[in-house]
Amino acid sequence: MLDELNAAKSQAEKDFSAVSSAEEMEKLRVKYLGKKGILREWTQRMGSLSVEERRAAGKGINELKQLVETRLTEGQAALKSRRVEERADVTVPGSRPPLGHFHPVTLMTDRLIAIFRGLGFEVAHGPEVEVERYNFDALNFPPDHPSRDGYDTFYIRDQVLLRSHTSPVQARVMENRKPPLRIVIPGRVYRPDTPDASHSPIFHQLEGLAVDVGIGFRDLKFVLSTAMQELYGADTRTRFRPSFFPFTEPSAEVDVSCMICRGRGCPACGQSGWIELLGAGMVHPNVFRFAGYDPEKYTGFAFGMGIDRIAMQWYGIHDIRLLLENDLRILRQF
Ligand code: 2U9
Repeated sequence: MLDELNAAKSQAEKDFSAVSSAEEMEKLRVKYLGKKGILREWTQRMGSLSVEERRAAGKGINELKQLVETRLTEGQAALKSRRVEERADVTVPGSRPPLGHFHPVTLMTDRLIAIFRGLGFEVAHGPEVEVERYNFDALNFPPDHPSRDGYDTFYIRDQVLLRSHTSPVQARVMENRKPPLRIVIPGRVYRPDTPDASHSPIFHQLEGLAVDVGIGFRDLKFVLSTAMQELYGADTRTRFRPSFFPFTEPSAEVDVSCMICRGRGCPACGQSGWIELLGAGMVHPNVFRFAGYDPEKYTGFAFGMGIDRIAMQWYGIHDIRLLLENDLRILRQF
C-alpha cells in the first residue's frame, strides 16, 4: 500500500511538472483534491486498514496532500506571472506616467533664490494681506503718496490691503531681528493694473535686503552684478542709472547687458544692448528709524525685481497672461 502511495506521489510530481495552462491546473486540482479526487479515495480506503497500516497510510496521504497543495499554489503563481508576461508585451515601451511641470515663475524663483543663497542671503516670507503700517508707513511713503490710493492698491477695508510689493516683509523682519541681515523675499503681490501683455493685477516679486555696519553702494553693485552673471553668464554686465524710491536713497534702476544679443543691440533690447531688470538702492535712514535701527550705526542696501518679467524673457513668453491662465498646452512645455 505504501508503494502505491509513493507511486501516487511521483505521479503527482509528473502531473504538476507537465502543466502548461490554468485549465490543466484546474483539472489536476479536481483530480487530486476534488470530491471524487484521489485524496478523497485514499481517505476512504483508510477505513479498511489495520491500525498499523492506518498510521503509515495517514502519514503517506498527508505527504501526498502537502505535495499536491504546494505544487498547486506554486503552479498557479507561475501561470499567473506567465499570463501577465504573455499579456504584457514587455517589448512595448512603457507608458510614462504623466509627470507634472514646475511653473515658469516657480522655476525662475527657485533659480534666483539659489543664486542669492549662494551670496549669503536667507529666504523670508510674510503675509499677502497687509496693513498700511508695513506696506507704506514703514517704507517712508509720505501720507499723500499716490500709491496709497485705491488706484494703485487693492484695499480690503480701511488700513487693510493686498500687499503691492514684498517690502513690508523686510520691514516686519527688521522689527523683530537685529542686524546683520541678508534676506530675500519672493512672493505674490497685487496692484490694480488693467491686464495686458506686460501687466497683471497679480504678479511676483523677489526683493532683497542687506543691513550691517559699513555696507556701501559698492556692496550693492557687487551683489547684483555677481547675481546677474550667475543668472545670465559670466560676460553679463550691469549698469546702474539714478532713480528714486521712497524707501531707498540713493536709488537706481539696474540694467543688465541684453541676454539675447550679449549687448550688441537687437529688437529685444531696442538696439540698446541693455535690458532694465530691477531697481535698487541704499536703505533710506527713515526706514531704519521706523524699524528702530540707528541709521548712524547701520547702513544697508535693497533691491527688487519682477520675477514674471525675468521668466518671460528667459522662456521667450511674450504675454504675462499666459503665466496665469493655467493653459497646460503652455505650462507642460517647461
Ligand atoms: C525695505 C527697504 C527697501 C526694495 C526695492 C525696488 C528697489 C524696485 C521694483 C522692481 C520691479 C518693483 O516688481 S517691480 O516693479 N522694485 O525697483 N525695490 S529697492 O527696497 C526696500 C524694500 C524694503 C525695508
